[in-house]
Amino acid sequence: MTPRTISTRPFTDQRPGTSGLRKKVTRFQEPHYLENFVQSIFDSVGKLQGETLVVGGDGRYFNREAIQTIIRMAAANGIGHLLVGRAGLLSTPAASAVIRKHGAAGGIILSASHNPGGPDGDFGIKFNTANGGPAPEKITEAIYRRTLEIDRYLTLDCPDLPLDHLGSHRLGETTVEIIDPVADYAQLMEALFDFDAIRELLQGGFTLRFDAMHAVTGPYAHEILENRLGAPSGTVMNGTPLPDFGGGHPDPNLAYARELVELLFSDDGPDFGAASDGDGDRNMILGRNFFVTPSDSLALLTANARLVPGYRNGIAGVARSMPTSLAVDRVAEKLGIECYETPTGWKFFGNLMDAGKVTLCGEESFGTGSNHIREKDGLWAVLFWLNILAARRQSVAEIVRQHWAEYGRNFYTRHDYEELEMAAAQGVMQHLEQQFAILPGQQFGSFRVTSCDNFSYTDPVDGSVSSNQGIRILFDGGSRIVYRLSGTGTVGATLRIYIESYEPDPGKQLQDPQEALAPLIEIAGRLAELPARTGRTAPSVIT
Ligand code: G16
Repeated sequence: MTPRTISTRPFTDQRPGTSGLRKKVTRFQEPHYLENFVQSIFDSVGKLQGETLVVGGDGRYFNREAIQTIIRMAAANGIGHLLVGRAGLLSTPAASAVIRKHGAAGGIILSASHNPGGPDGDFGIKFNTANGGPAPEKITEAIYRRTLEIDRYLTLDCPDLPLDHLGSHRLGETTVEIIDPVADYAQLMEALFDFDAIRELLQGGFTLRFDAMHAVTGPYAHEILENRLGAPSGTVMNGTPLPDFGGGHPDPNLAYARELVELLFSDDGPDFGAASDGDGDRNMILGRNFFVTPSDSLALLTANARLVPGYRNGIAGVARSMPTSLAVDRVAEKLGIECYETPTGWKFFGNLMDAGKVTLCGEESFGTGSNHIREKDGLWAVLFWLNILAARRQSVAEIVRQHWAEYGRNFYTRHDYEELEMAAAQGVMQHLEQQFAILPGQQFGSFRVTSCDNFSYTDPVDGSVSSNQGIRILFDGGSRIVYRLSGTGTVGATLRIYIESYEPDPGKQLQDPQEALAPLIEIAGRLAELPARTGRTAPSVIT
């Protein structure tokens, strides 16, 4: 089979964002658009010839077509061995696990994560390196530079492969293996968690629901929660992956996982609820009548890690993205371990984990994970919680409230202003920066600004610097307002405002966060001149 060389011309909009290249499906369907990006990966990431590459996606619309294209191109580019998830499926954490287990040189993951799918929805593609994690900025930038000069790509003339059946195929010098997408991942989970204790918890009448949101985690949750842990069938809701996620928005938060939230907040709801997103790396944790913020969840997992077999010997350190609340910092301090503050984007945790500096890490954007892989991991977080619940035999609410009583509570909220005009959103950020000189020392009601900056990160392992990572305004007593522009949206600009305050007094910890944070929310809007600059008087989404 002789590779064919196809002439092409560059597209100028292929710079990867927070997590790979995300665009509308219709953009990806344009002739050569996907091929240019894939070839740019092969051209700029050296040493892939003859190596193993993992390929899979979250099953969204265009997933199958894209995988067939990538298989042909990978074979034409001399990749030795391709491991492809059956039906083109691999959750992002499972892809990371497969890359690591099989010593692959990397992987191509097709997903736009929590963004809606379908013909008018979003699609995405990213490259993960041999450690199983998203490529660092120096690689994504090299890929981007290549997309700007590309003039040809390589492919083969051959029929589609039967993706729905396990088996091995030869394409020229390349072996393509269709693998079970769940097996390696499920085995890894069994090695980390006390499945016997969780099974016993479930047999004792503890009830749970897991909402797969018609996205990729359905098959994983069925296998692990129902088949291996014995949860009754029906525990997994919306468990069949659909190309358009059933018309839903596969983002596990209070706004989009409404069916699950209503169940957990009903009179006879289950003891525990959880949801995961399009590609299975995010998680939302709920108790009966109780929502656990992702920032609190990271702090709690850290504080309780010794109850879990995989982490019984202690944890080396923790990391959180800058906008994530400071709750985990207090736990780290008590444990006497380092807490690293990185920019938003899971790719920043990889170096810290590879260097053995960090065991657990997490983000406010519903992501938690550990060094078992190099991606955040939705079902892993669910199992971690179930393991803690099995060991402590208390309700989710009791565990969280005890935690606040011990460490203090970080009230936290995020307000998103979606689909803003790019110029207006950039104007907000510039306006805030222009106030840096005069803000420190200023008093806003009972809040006094101590400092402000645009966050810059120097990677402690390789010394690389990432600047312009979000504006921080810090106040006396540990309160913060953070402003960032999202790097994952596909329409206009999304302004995220993260607002946080610290409450050490258990008597004042049970307030609603929107009420507790109301004065800071007002200050955040005023400092940014939101209505005047964006025309908006309220956020699009509050989490
Ligand atoms: C990605 C990244 C996360 C990031 C999130 C939100 O998650 O992997 O690290 O926190 O996007 O990013 P932004 O605030 O820039 O929109 P996912 O689940 O979308 O891959």
